[in-house]
Amino acid sequence: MSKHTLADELESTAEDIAEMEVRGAATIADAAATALREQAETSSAGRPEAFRREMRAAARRLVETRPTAVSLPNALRYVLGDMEGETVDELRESAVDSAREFCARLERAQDDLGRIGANRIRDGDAVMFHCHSTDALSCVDHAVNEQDKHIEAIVKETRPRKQGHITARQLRDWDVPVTLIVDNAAHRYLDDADHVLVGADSIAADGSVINKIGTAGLAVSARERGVPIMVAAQTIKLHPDTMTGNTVEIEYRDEAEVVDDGTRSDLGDPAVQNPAFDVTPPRHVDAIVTERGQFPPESIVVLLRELFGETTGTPWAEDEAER
Ligand code: RI2
Repeated sequence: MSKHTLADELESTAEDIAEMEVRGAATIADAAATALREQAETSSAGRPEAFRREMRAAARRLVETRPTAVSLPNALRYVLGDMEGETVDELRESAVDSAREFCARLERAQDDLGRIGANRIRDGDAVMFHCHSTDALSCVDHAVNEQDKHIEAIVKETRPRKQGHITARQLRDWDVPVTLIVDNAAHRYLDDADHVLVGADSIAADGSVINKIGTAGLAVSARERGVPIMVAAQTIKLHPDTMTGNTVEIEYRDEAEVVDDGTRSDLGDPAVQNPAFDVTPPRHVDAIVTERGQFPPESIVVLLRELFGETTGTPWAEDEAER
């Protein structure tokens, strides 16, 4: 059990992220910053150091939920890194302000990115989607609802959780005609597509894109077919630790997402693997669209350095007294 009192809201946000009730890299970042704000608002810590320790413990609880989307630790860094004050009230106010500012910036970034990404889409284009990404859909929102372009969508089902269904529903709400296909049909339907548009959970310093499992294979097929692949990712998805040689941890989820227990037993209980993400190398990506403009993947490191500097810390790490 934690030595620290964590707010009920924070505990339930952590569980929702782990269970994917709250999912999608940007949505997770927003939920994490909001949970830290709630922790700060409800904390009963009497002394500044106790408050700081509690906030660090709260951030550790959140960061352990899912390992791949860097938007989560980046959100925690933003809120904790900026926290300052001599008294508990000052610290609380500072954390609450930072969390609110972070969430507002996130929303603005997605909107700005969408406006830029929409410029790449022409009237009459067909776009293939993988999984569900709010950053990718922001580009469609601007293309369709602001620039008045007509587009058609080919939506991959995206096993194992069929998150393509969320994309299909959103597109239909915007009156975009949708063709839903199984993942295995992607190569065939690339003949009909003018773009592949996906999001990202993390982007490494070399321009590799870490996104929902199946993105890497789709990108290879798209390259072979000559269909440009565009990644919509606000800068909160840039992974600062990859500047210093660290790799991005790929999350493996419950095997029951792939096959239910009864079927698995019928099959003779085979080994099952369920990686949630894969890595698409920069040579298979045409453009990474951020709120700061679009970048060829190989030059994303310049933006990464500008925004995060050479190194980043883990402001949620335990101090000596906590161990
Ligand atoms: P936005 C999702 O991961 C998908 O891989 C999606 O492409 C990415 O997050 C980015 O989503 P998961 O949480 O931030 O569904 O663009 O495993 O919404």
